[in-house]
Order: sequence, then structure tokens, then C-alpha cells
Amino acid sequence: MNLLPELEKLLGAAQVLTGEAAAPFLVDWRGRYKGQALAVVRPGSTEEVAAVVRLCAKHQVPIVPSGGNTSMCGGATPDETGRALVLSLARLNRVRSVDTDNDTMTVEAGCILQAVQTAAREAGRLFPLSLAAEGSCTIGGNLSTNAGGTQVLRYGNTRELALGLEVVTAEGEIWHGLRGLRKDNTGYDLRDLFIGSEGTLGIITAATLKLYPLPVAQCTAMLALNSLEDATAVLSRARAGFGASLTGFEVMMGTVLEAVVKLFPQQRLPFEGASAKSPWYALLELSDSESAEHAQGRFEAVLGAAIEDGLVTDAAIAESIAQSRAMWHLRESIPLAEAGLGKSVKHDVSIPISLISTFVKTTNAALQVKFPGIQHIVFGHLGDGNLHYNVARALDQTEEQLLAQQYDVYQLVHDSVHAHGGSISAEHGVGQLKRDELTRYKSALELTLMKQIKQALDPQGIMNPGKVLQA
Ligand code: FAD
Ligand code: 2HG
Ligand code: ZN
Repeated sequence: MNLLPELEKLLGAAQVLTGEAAAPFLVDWRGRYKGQALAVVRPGSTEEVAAVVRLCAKHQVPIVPSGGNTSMCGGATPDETGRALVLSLARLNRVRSVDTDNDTMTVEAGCILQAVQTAAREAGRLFPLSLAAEGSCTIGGNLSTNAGGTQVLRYGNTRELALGLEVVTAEGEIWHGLRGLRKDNTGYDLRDLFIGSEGTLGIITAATLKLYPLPVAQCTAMLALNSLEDATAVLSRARAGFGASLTGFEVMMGTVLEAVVKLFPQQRLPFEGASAKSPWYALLELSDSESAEHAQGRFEAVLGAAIEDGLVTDAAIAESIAQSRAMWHLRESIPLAEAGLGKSVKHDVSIPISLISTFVKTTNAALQVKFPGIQHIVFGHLGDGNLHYNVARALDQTEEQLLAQQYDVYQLVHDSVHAHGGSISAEHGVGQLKRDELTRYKSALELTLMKQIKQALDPQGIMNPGKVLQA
């Protein structure tokens, strides 16, 4: 095989990484998946991406697209055979244009999400996608996983924020689909097929994204609550009281925030006394298009009534941007605090909001019967019905003992999710982590249609094989 010299000739030797330089691309950020690759290539333009794909198609070499490598499901990690080429989009990082009259911007896939947000803000607009990995993840990765995050309640998933795509197909052709149209009913929606396909159908090289007005004022509050049921009731009131101004509603178990402040002692809960030991907390954000006073007034009316009715036991309203950031920082530190507790078993699930508290009660009880002492780490985007229903080892267990049980834990939790009408992947995708679990819940027809789409768009099966579907 003479692929490597051909790649070096195409891209220059400096953009074909092997050995130590390739190592960071061969392991996922949680250290759960380790793979091998022929090399990691870093093309610098869409045309170069297309040329690399054509070479791989000629040599039948699998391609693993890589963005910021923050996948929760091992999506960007190659398998152990060493046959695949990792294709990093990092050098496709230009903001191509911002059109404020059309409220759109066109960016390349390797742009870091934070850079996209900044470019929008500099143009006086909001690009609302927001997640704790925003300093490392790329917009191409966000589109490929249809990422969610903390603003979905108001603005939708990444899918809802994309109007057009530029894609390199599995045969190395370039689909120029960068349309900035809010209405376009001209046949099958190829854009929506590529979004969320986790690099298994083609490589996204650029996207035209929707922009929104920047809010005039924002109010953030942290609420102490006795139960998840109460959190759901407050969510319902907040939706009714704030309408589209409610931009975030997160929920967290008290013990989870305890772990955050223990690991990061510079962070503090905005409560004292009993409220600092509450079983549950919610983080609420209101974005207002009128004024800070208007926002504050609406906030106090809804929260005041919830406190009076006993749904909220205490509320801390941020009085400055710094206080608001500190509250969000607590929430966003949870994944790192969880990693600090050792290896855990993650479930990124969605459940109809009305059934969330029943789901948690029944699943907690079933887990305790089968895996006594297992620790619950429950938090997430309650406003979207999306919980991160994670578990850590029992205190008398080792990490290895928990990991030996992880498939039994998945099955118990995912069966319960299914029984409650939910989904086993709300926002993180399938990758290699949930590929086999997927076959337990999707109908035979759904799986067959998915395989037919894969076969039609990637007949040689070279695009990220073994992710989402069996290779
Ligand atoms: P990667 O991890 O590099 O890749 C992800 C998948 O997309 C892989 O299958 C890869 O092959 C494919 N891919 C990457 N780029 C392309 C491309 N240009 N074309 C085709 N395929 C491509 N996710 C959420 O949804 N919500 C959250 O709130 C959230 N919070 C997180 C917090 C932390 C601390 C961390 C570490 C992760 C979090 N994630 C969250 C998960 C992760 O950040 C998202 O899945 C993100 O969208 C991945 O982007 P990435 O650029 O890192 O993609
Ligand atoms: C979040 O919402 C992310 O913080 C990560 O989706 C969830 O670590 C997790 O399980
Ligand atoms: Zn999340």
C-alpha cells in the first residue's frame, strides 16, 4: 500500500502525523477507547479533504473524522486494527462569512464552538449552541452528533441551528449545500441526513448557521428543591410564565454539587445552612428582550409564587454577571467532577418530562436491588427531558468491579428508559458505546432503513465503520 506517500505528496509531510504526534487522536477524552491508525491527516481545505477521501476510496481505507475529540461515545476513536486513517478537520477553521441581514453565518467544520459564538457576538448576534466542551469541540463535531447543551429549550439542538451544509461524500465528491434558506422543500432533506450521522455518511466541511438577536438582559437563579417532582412542577410554571424567554432549565442532585465543590474548593454553592444540603437544585435562565428590570420583575413573580407554594425551598438570584457565571460554572463542572470520582457508567437519556420523576424513582430502586450501594449521579437538561443518569461504584466496590457490571447496568437502565417511552441517546450520539444497545430498541424496519441509507451513501463502508451501526 502506498497511501502514506500519496498523502504526504498531497498535503505535505507536516500534515501527515504518525507516532507520538498521532497519539492524542487514538484515545477518547475519558480514556475508555484506545485505537490505532495508519496516520492522522490534517487537510487544510475542502478540496484537500475531498482528495484525501478519493485516495482512501481508491485504497479502501476506512476514515475516522475527528473534530475536537470530546465525544462521549468513542465516536472519533479508530478501532484497534490500525487500518483506518484519522482525518482531523482542525485546519478548516475559517469563518467564511456573516450575513446580518439574513441572520446567518457560514463557518468551516473545524471552527471551535467558542470561536463561532464569539464571531457571532462580534457581529451583534447570538449563536446559541452552548455546552461545557465549547472551548474544545468543533462545529463539525456538533453537527455530526446533533449536539444539545444548555439552550435547547429555547433554540433547539444543533440540527435546528443549521440551514445548509457543505459535505465531502464517501466517494470524495463535494456537495455544495450551503443554503441560507429558512424554507426549502425541494425533495429529500440531505442536510438532515448528514446531521447526527456521526461521520458515517460523509464529512461535513462547512455549515451555514442561524443567528439570533442578542438578549438585552439575562437573569440566572439557582433554586433549592426537595424533589425532582417539584423541579418538574417549577419547570412547568416557568414555561407558562416566561414562554420563549426561558432559555435554560438544568437540574442537579445535591450530592453531585457536593462532589463539585469538594473537588474544586474555589467554587461555592450560593446557599448557606440547610439550603446548602438540599436534595436537588435547579439552574434557571431567563433571556429578556426588553430590560434587566423587566426580566427581574418576571423572574421574581414566578419564583416568589413557587416559594410561597412550597415548591422551592430557597432561591439565589444572580446579582451580577460574575455571579451568574459562577452558577453556570458549578453546573458545567459536573462532568469533570464525575471523572474525578473515578470511572462511571453514563446514560444520556430522554424521557417525556411528565414521567421523569417516576423514571428516576423506579430505576434507582431497581438498580439498588441488583447493584446494592451503587451511587447515583443524576443531572441534566430537565427543560428538554434529558437526564444524565450516571452511576458510580458502590463504596465497597472497585472501579474494575463496576466496569465488569457496566453492560448489565446499561441494560437495566436502558430497558427502563424504553419502558418509559424514552431514548437511550438524547444528545451524545451512539458512536461505539451504544451501537449494540441500539439494536435492542430500534425496530427491525428502522435498522434496515438505516443500513440501506448507509449502503447508498457509503457503498464501500469506509466512513467511520463500526460507529452507530455494525461495520
Ligand atoms: P468529536 O468528538 O471529534 O467527534 C464526534 C463524532 O462526530 C465522531 O463520530 C466523529 O467521527 C464525527 N465528526 C467530527 N467532526 C466531523 C465532521 N466534520 N464531519 C463528519 N463527522 C465528524 N454534548 C452535548 O450534546 N451536550 C452537552 O451538554 C455536552 N457537554 C459536554 C461536556 C463535556 C465536558 C464534554 C467533554 C463533552 C460534552 N458533550 C456534550 C459531548 C461532545 O462535546 C459533543 O458530542 C460534541 O458535539 C463533539 O464535538 P467534537 O468536535 O469534539 O467531535
Ligand atoms: C453535560 O450536560 C454533558 O454536562 C455531559 O452532556 C454529561 O458527563 C455527562 O454525563
Ligand atoms: Zn448534557
